[in-house]
Amino acid sequence: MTVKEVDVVVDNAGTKQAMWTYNGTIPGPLVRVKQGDVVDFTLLNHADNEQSHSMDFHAARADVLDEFESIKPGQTKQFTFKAEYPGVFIYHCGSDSMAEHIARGMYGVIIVDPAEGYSENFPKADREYVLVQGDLFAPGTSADDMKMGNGWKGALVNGRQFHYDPVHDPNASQTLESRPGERVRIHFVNAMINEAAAFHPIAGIWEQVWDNGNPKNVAWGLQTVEVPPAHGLTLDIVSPADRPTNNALVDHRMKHALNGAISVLMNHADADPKKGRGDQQLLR
Ligand SMILES: [Cu+2]
Repeated sequence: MTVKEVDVVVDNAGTKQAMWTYNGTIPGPLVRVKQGDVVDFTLLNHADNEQSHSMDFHAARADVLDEFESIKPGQTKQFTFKAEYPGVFIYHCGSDSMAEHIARGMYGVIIVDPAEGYSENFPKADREYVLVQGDLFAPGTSADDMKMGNGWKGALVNGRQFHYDPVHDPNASQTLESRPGERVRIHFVNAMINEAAAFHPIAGIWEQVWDNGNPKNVAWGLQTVEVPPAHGLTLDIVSPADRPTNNALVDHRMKHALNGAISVLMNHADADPKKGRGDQQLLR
């Protein structure tokens, strides 16, 4: 991956803000490997950047002073790790001030699929979506203010406020989609720097929830799940099969929901067959 300090669109109206990114997008690229795989990773801190940056994969066991060290603009850092634990993990920049580097967009998701594959307690889903929730601070907010929550402006879902919510934002052009009765799997990661997310599917119930996305950590029939900063969960929702319905996947903390953390899931017969599959699991 290449670290790029660039202006990035942060809402559906096209507003740009100076952010720090992996590969120019927030979140960075989705990484998906299988348990047991060896990940060979190289970070390039682009020479045009001003800051030092780093990479911290939560799916790795490593040395924080070695693999995760900060590198200066123009430098590269290569390391390998074995993905030993299945689940959904955040990756993020750990350079000082970590609060600012994460809040400016330096995070993403690595999914480690379980070596044993699907089972009764971890069935195959019809569609899978990745949702990453992050912070948006007012332009020019200092690292110290970010750390303390001052200048907080809203919540980003996959890099934009109300990214998939045309109800609350007429500029939103996308929703999540499925057909009635399908099993929809959400891989949810909380990249907010200080606050947990209270993730709830309005007009639905989480059919099954796997803490950290690990098939061994299964819970059934939950309404709202707390997701601490820098943690991930995998959650399935199954809509009624006999009629079209809609869900709003929200962070039930109203401060987060009403400032951007609402995503609409439409369950209807003519759902786009490509959505939630292949390269459309993290909708840009
Ligand atoms: Cu950084």
